Amino acid sequence: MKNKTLGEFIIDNQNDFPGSTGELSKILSSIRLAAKLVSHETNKAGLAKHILGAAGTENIQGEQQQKLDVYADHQFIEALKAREVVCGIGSEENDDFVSFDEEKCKKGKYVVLMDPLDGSSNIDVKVSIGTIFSVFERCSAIGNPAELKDFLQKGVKQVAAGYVIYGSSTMLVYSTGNGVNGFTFDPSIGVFFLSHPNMKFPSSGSIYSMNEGNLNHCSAEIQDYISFCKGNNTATKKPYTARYIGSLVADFHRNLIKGGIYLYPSTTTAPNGKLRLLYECSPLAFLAEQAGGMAISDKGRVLDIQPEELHQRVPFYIGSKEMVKELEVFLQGGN
Ligand code: P6P
Repeated sequence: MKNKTLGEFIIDNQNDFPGSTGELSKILSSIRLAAKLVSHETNKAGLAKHILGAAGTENIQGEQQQKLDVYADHQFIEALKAREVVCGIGSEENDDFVSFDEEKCKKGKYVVLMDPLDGSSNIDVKVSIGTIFSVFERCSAIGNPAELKDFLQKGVKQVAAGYVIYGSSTMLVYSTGNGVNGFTFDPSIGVFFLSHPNMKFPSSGSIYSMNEGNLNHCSAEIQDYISFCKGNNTATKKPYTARYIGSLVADFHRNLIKGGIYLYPSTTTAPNGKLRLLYECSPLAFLAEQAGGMAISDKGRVLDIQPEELHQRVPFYIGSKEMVKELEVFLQGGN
């Protein structure tokens, strides 16, 4: 039996969202289009010199922008602008939020936050990379330009979130608050097909993902937890397995399917950790909870954090609920 396409799935489920007027569907369709374009360029990056390597510019994080970063940022912004239902974008690649000031866009009910190409330092070495996106209803007056407060909303208020992983195949995984579904792209006909319906985090697992090169600069609680992961764990009768790709979307996706936990703690040199709340942690936390998993920071649930600035960083722990709860005991000094 032919699997449902993403387009069919969006239409079939668009009335699940209270007050749905089809605008959220337009956002998801525009993300689908941009994902196809980025997937195409990513998969030929090794051949097309114009798309490889550094763009010679830096983003606000002081990170070298890759040509594909800039390309992906442009494609998602243009696709979202064209649907005239989004009034503005917040992106890792842009210092400030981008307000769409075309009259029809100002009437848009939604704003989108995104990391257009997360893990892009891995492009040149053929490691999976990804796009992460988060959708909110605006809280400023419809008809006016987007305002910063539209973007600084708690993650619990997201109306949709998801990611695209450009790996051995391209997948789009998203939720509008009614569970998580994954769609695999068939490039031969340019269609995403429902391949992973109703995705659920295994309640536990034995994979931990962390850059242990930072361990000596982490808190004693984190160092104790990593020692626990390496020790003889009576329940599993063996130490946990370390898997760290260095591409958040890839590490998250693997843990969502196999079970596991991803950690990016604060360190003495990065007291708020590395990952950005609004377009990395919050959307993945929304997905994790929709899939029965859990996502916390040093001060509790990620989705309850009140953002204070667009590119705010937070310590981030996400994955199988039992594993995150196990870590939480260490963070609270209770081990
Ligand atoms: P580190 C990529 O830059 C990223 O934002 C995530 O995709 C990834 O998990 C993390 O940073 C890798 O950071 O410090 O381990 O290289």
